[in-house]
Amino acid sequence: MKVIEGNFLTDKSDQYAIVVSRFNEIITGKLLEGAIASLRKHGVDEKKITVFWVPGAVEIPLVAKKVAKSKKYSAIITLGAVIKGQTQHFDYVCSLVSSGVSAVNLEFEIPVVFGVLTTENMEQAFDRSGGKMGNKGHECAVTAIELVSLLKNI
Ligand code: INI
Repeated sequence: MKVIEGNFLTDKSDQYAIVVSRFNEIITGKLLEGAIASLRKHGVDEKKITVFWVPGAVEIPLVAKKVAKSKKYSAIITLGAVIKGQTQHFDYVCSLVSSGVSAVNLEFEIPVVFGVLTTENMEQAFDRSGGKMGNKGHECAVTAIELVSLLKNI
């Protein structure tokens, strides 16, 4: 039997892109800090990380697609926060960003990791951006590293 999986060792040549939305920046800023800290902890040089700010979660897929198309990056981490209590069109925004990111993920042969929080309220968002439920940005960075490694082994 052959088992193929990724590891958490990073390659010096790998470049990581982070596409992060400014909407709810109090949350997305923490997701970004978590993602960067995690990449750095796993040995990714700061020079190998590029951050792309977009206005809101809806804009993430287009920018992620353009970034993927550039072929400069080994993985893209998408970060955002859609909070139900604050928007009448919560479902619409969630659906646009999730299906958009998923489409980019399958079109290009690099991991496009989904780190957009979709929560009922601000408290749940804080819990998941460095609070009692951890930091989704950190989780996404670790996922990106593992997938970059796994894809190289296939
Ligand atoms: N964008 C978010 O990232 N989070 C939200 O909670 C949100 N709300 O509440 O509407 C939101 N809206 C803006 C949207 O992402 C676009 O930027 C806007 O519709 C312009 O295309």
